[in-house]
Amino acid sequence: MQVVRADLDELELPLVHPFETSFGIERQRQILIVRLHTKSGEVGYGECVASRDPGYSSETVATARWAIGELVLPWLLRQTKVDLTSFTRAFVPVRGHAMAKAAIEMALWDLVGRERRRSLSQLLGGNRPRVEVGVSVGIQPSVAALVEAVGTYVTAGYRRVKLKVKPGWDSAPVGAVRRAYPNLRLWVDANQAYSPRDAGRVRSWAGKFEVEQVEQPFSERSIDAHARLQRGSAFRVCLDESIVDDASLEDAMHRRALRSVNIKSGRVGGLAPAIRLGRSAARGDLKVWVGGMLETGIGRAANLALASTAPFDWPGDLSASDRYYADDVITRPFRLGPGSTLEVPTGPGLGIEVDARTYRRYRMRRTVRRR
Ligand code: OSB
Ligand code: MG
Repeated sequence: MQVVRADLDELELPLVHPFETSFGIERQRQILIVRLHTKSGEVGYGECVASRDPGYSSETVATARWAIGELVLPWLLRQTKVDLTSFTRAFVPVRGHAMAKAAIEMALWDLVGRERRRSLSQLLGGNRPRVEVGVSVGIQPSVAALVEAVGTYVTAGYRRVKLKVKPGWDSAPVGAVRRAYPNLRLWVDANQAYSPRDAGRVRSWAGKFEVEQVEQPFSERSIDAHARLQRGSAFRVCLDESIVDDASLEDAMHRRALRSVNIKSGRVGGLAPAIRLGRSAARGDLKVWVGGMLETGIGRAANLALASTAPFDWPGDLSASDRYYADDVITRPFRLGPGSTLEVPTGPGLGIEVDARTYRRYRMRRTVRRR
């Protein structure tokens, strides 16, 4: 295919509820969306998961806009013929900027699917029409507010809840949720907020309240601290921020630092690397699941396609559209179905239709580049 035009749009979407983690609070998402137009008239969409601030990772909307606008698009618009292989080969030497690269990669997958009349799930070798999902619940103003928030999700049909935790917001809220919901599948995620010195306390409340999985309690660089926590714990230690490529996964598995892995295509530089990592992890007996970055329906469609492939058999952080946004930018928002599941799109490419009016209403900036 030949890309003749690329739009880099910046949307600002208000979240239904503020989302608070150990690294900060987000009230609205600033989202870069890339739209690649081919010579044959197809348009492919890619969502960049970078946030405005470097809290989850060092990438931001500004660094992604720079990497996409100054590195990737000039290259892309110069090619007479481009595909996923040539794109990957050209950008292997570019260090970092995983979220920027992943956004372009997503748009290319969307285009390949549209051209071949195949869904992204089919292209990736997916074999599940619906995938099991859970919900990630941010830090709340009070324990009572948290129990109430979890209650609304349980009532809506979510069977697995992940609580954001940090020092000072752990034992009491986790205990209260466990007492209110004795059978709920309960995970926690600290986004690196603990010191390895806190390991004993984390092990104690996670054990006592039957937490199934503890995600990224320590720094992304502290692989051994995670291994020490995993040793002798009934819960699974899950890594998110630490796992950015094949080498970091191999190393963490070798050191037995994890028994589960959260895979986000943005963090690892695309869907192709995400599948590759998912396969290696499953071969090493890890539980594998798709993480989320509060995506709009565009990125969510890609996440669902990823989750439909074999290695990803644990429930992802892939909630229904209305858990995030009152007006998603797609015409048919994702709804929670029976058994805490979402349907995997079947249309060509991402399989979604962008709602042009909503999209334009939330678009704050746009740049158009032509060949
Ligand atoms: O650590 O998994 C995380 C959201 C933003 C940044 C990091 C994380 C998250 C989530 C939300 O937990 C997952 C979702 O999109 O539902
Ligand atoms: Mg996480």
